[in-house]
Amino acid sequence: MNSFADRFPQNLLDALRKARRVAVLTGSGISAESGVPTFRDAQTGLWAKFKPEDLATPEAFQRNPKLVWDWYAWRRELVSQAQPNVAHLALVELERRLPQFSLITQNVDGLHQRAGSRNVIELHGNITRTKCFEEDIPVEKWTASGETPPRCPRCGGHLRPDVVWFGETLPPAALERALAASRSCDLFFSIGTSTLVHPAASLPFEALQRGAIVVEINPDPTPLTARAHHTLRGAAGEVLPALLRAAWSGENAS
Ligand code: BV8
Repeated sequence: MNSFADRFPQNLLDALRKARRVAVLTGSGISAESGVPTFRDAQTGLWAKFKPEDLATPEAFQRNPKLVWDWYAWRRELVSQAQPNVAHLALVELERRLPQFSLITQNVDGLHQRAGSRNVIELHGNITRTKCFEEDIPVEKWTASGETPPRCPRCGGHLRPDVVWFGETLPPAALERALAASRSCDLFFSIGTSTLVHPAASLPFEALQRGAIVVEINPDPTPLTARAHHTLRGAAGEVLPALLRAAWSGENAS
């Protein structure tokens, strides 16, 4: 018997069934059950001595491009071994069921898209894409000269992962779409995020300010917890499938 099945407040289930415009913000917690470590999880192996936010900056890359490139190569390998989990799949079903649905992610692992989510807004880029550090434009093909990081075939500058580093601005179109979805939704889910990194962390508060019902799914409290209408304290892979079952289980009863 799934511990969550019968413990969802009726007004949350009603709000979900009646929702017209839903926005979801995800963080690395939703990929934890796929074996992708969260940002807060201690790094392992030779990366244990580094704090992620010390490696994920343009300054760190300029100081030691090989170190940062290798870190992302390690993470890309982890992500390539990972599979979307039932929480990712539950969001695919939610997108299918709801008239208007926006999935805003801070994750660079691409697992939402691999699960089948269509309308994904990537705020912080994607680790499987590469771009030129100098020209800041995507690069798909380059000759592997054995040098790490490899060189841009156009300008000879270093190649880097197509992710947003700390101190760098987010892709304007993605941020605009995320703000618009957060400000126009009637139901907002914040799933698997510590709600500490800005401007992503401001999105649930944008939704609150516009009168949306805000639901947090996280085993631990965050700066959003005190303001959320509903806090579902558990793992996304347990809570999300149970919530969908509770909301729409009667459907097949007839
Ligand atoms: C910018 C890509 C203009 C790279 C990332 C305002 C106030 C304070 C600071 C700032 C501010 N505005 C700007 C800043 C500076 C900075 C910032 O926010 N710093 C923080 C640390 C205070 N922001 C920026 O630099 C942004 N750029 O603002 O540009 C500017 C520039 C300079 C100055 C002013 C303005 C760029 C931010 C993006 C950086 N890039 N990622 C990469 O991945 O390598 S951020 C990266 O870290 C992730 O993408 C994500 O956003 C963040 C980690 O957060 P989470 O995903 O939430 O993960 P975390 O590990 O923290 O938490 C996991 C959660 O899951 C936990 O709560 C846990 O309980 C939960 N969990 C665990 N298991 C489960 C679970 N939940 C559910 N189910 C489970 N099974």
